Amino acid sequence: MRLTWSDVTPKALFMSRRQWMTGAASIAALAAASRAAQAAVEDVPNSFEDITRYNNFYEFGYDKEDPYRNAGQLTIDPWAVVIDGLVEQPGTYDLADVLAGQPTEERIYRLRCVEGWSMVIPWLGFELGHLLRRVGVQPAAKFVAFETLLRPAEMPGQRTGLLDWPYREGLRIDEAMHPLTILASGLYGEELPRQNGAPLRLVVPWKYGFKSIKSIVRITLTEEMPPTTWNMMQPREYGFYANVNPKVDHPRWSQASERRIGAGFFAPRIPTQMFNGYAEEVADLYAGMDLRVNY
Ligand SMILES: Nc1nc2c(c(=O)[nH]1)N[C@H]1C(S)=C(S)[C@@H](COP(=O)(O)O)O[C@H]1N2
Ligand SMILES: [Mo]
Repeated sequence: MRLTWSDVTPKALFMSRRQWMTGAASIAALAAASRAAQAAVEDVPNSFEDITRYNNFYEFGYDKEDPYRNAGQLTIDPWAVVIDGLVEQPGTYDLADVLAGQPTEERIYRLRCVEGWSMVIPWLGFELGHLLRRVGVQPAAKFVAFETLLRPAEMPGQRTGLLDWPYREGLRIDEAMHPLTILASGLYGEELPRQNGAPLRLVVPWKYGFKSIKSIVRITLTEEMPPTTWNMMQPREYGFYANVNPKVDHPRWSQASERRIGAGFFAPRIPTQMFNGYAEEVADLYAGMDLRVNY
């Protein structure tokens, strides 16, 4: 389900109230309506404060508030993105060239971290597929590899051995071309804050958050599956696919439910949905694959 501003909470709440007032609703209908209302409430976008002060961006430190505290010093202008490998027009593209001619839209997506928490974020971005088509995908390309900026002088986490820098991620070409996959350059109608991956980051809403690599400087189309940071670090815990799946637990914790950031200390955990609720759109990509093996 793709969320937009117009179809979050109010409609579902209105429906349930109307069903109350007709008096004709059965208990089951009421229960369904209240479940729908609750789901809608759960999918209300998180506050700007939650989205920008509770982050994973190890280049700026390990604690959730470290990126908020430390990312301010990052220089994001000028910014260039190398697009190379199996493309028709490889090159070093200025950020302005990457953004030029891309119709920017708001996409309100759930973000589910592999650690077991989630948020709802109103991104501004454009489909990665548009950009890839513009530079021309060669037929031999089967994967897309992404790299984050390597600049230890401005990224204190990179002066530690916390991860094998630069942060790297990858997608299969059909995942990269899927219309739900975006490059985001903003949120809440504003420029993307540095702690969220300015000036340009990937968002793949049906996968665990670590796939959504931040502050991208390189996009490479390849024939072979590229190495990815968390998979290299702990292959048994973090697969290449990393599709959100409540039935495949992390070796050290359950993935059946999640804690919605900002819901309050006493809020119950909410059930995690297959493909983070985007199964209707993306399940076909994995037809015939064993998602326990290809986790
Ligand atoms: N370069 C880089 N990208 C990254 C990370 C990181 O540490 N470095 N963390 C990932 C993880 S684990 C998550 S959950 C999301 C968090 O995105 P947000 O902070 O914008 O919510 O970013 C992902 N992208
Ligand atoms: Mo994450």
